[in-house]
Amino acid sequence: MRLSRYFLPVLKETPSEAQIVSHRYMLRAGMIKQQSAGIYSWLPLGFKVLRKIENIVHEEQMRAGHIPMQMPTIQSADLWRESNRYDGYGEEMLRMQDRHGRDMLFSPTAEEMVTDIFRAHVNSYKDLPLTLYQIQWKFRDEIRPRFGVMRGREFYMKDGYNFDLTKEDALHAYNRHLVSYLRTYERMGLQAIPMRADSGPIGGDYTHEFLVLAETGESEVFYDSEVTDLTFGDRDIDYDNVAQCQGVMDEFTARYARTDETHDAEAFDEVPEDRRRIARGIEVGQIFYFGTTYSDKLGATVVDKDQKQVSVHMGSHGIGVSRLLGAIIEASHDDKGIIWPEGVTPFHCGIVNLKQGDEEADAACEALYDQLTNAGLEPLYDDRNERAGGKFATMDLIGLPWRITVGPRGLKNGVVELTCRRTGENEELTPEAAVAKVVEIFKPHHVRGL
Ligand code: P5A
Repeated sequence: MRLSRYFLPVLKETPSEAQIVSHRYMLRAGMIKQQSAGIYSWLPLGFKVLRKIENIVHEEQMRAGHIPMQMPTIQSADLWRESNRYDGYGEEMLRMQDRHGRDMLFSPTAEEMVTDIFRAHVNSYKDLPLTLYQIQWKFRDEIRPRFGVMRGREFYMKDGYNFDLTKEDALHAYNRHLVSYLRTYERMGLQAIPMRADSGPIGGDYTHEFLVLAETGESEVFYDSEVTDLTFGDRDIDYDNVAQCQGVMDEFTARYARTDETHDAEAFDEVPEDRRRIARGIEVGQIFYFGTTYSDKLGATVVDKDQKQVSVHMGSHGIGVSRLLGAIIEASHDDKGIIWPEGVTPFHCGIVNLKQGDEEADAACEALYDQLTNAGLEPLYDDRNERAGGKFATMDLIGLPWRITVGPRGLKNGVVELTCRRTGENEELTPEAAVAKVVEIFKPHHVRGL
C-alpha cells in the first residue's frame, strides 16, 4: 500500500476521552472511530489488524478440529425463553420488536441458537464429538462501556460450542480449547494465563478465564509467579490425544492463578511468599463446561449405543477478538506509539523515502516495494511529500515492527537502513539483503487466508 493512496486519518492531539494507552493509540493511529458509546467503526488500519487476529483464531480453531459457521446477530426471544435466560439476562440484553410485534434481540452469545441447530440436525451419538464455532459481532448493553474496544457494547467474539456424549468427552473438549487458546494467544505475541474464574450468566461450575497481565486490566488477579514462566512454544500437539491435552492443561493450571471472584486467601497463603503476586489483568477469553444445562432445557438429545435418548454434554468457549487489539497494544507499546508483534501487524514493513521526488530514491523505494510484495508481504510505502521527521513519527505511531529507510546518501554507498521498531536498532544493508532479512523474519508468522 502507498500511504498517499491509503486512508489513515492519524490524529496529532491526544484525544481527551481516552483514559488508557491502547485507546489513545487506536484513536491517534486512525484505527477506530467511536460512533456511539461502546460502538465503533473499524477504519482501514484497525480493520486490518482485526482481520489478522481473526485469521489466527480461525487457523488455530480449525487446527483443533473445530468447524467454522455463522449464526445471525438478531435472534428470536422465544429461543431464550426456552432456556429461561430471556428475563434473567437483564439490562445487558438489547431487545427489540420486529414489525409484527415479535420479540427479538441482538445476540450477546449463542448457546441457545447453536443448541437449536444441533437439535434440528443431530440424532445419533455417531455424529459426536462435534464442535461448532463462529466469529461474529455481539451486543451487550454494558452499564459502563469504556477503554475503547476493551469494553465495548458491540464487540467481535469467537464463540465455540462443543457437543459430546459423555462428561469425559466434554472435558477433553474443554482441555482441547485450553490448549488451542494458549497457542492462539502466543501467536499474537501475548502471554495469556488461564485462571480459575466465575461462570456468570453463562452458567456451569467449571470455567477458566485467560488473562493478559496489564496495569490497566479490569480484573484483579492473584497468582504464583511461576505461571509466567510457562510458554506454549513449538509443541507438536495431537488434539485427539486425550492424555496429551490433559497434560498441557495440568501443566498450565497446577499453580495458583485465580481472578478475584474465585480467590481463596488460605490457598494463596500456601504459595511461597516471594512468588505471590497480586496484579491486574485483561480477560481475553473464557472457557466453560456446563454439562447438560442447555441440552436438557432445549431437548438436545442423541440416541446412545443402547438406543437410549440422552442429553448431550456441552461447553462454550469465547475469545474477545476485538478486545485483543487493546490487550496487544497495552502489552506492546512505548511512548512513541504501538509496537505490533509480527503475527498481527497490519503491514509487515514500512518503507520511508527520505527524499520524495529524487529519482534514485524513488526508484529504490519502488523496487523494494515490488520485491517485498512479490515475496508475499505487505509493505506500507510512505511516498508522501513530507518531512522525514513526520514520516518517522507516523511509522512509530502505527507500530510497524520493521522499517526500511531510503535516502540519496545511503544509496550512493549502495545501502538502505533497516530499523527494528521494538529495539530501535539500525542496520545498513544492501536493498536485497534488507528484503531477504524481512522475508526471513516473517516466515514463521505467515497467516494463511481462509
Ligand atoms: C463463551 C462463548 C461467553 O460469552 N458464550 C459463548 C461464552 N463468554 S464471555 O466470557 O462472556 O465472553 C467471551 C469473551 O468475550 C470478550 N468480551 C468482551 N469484549 C469486548 N467488550 C465486551 N463488552 C466484552 N464482553 C466479553 C472477553 O474477552 C471474554 O472473555
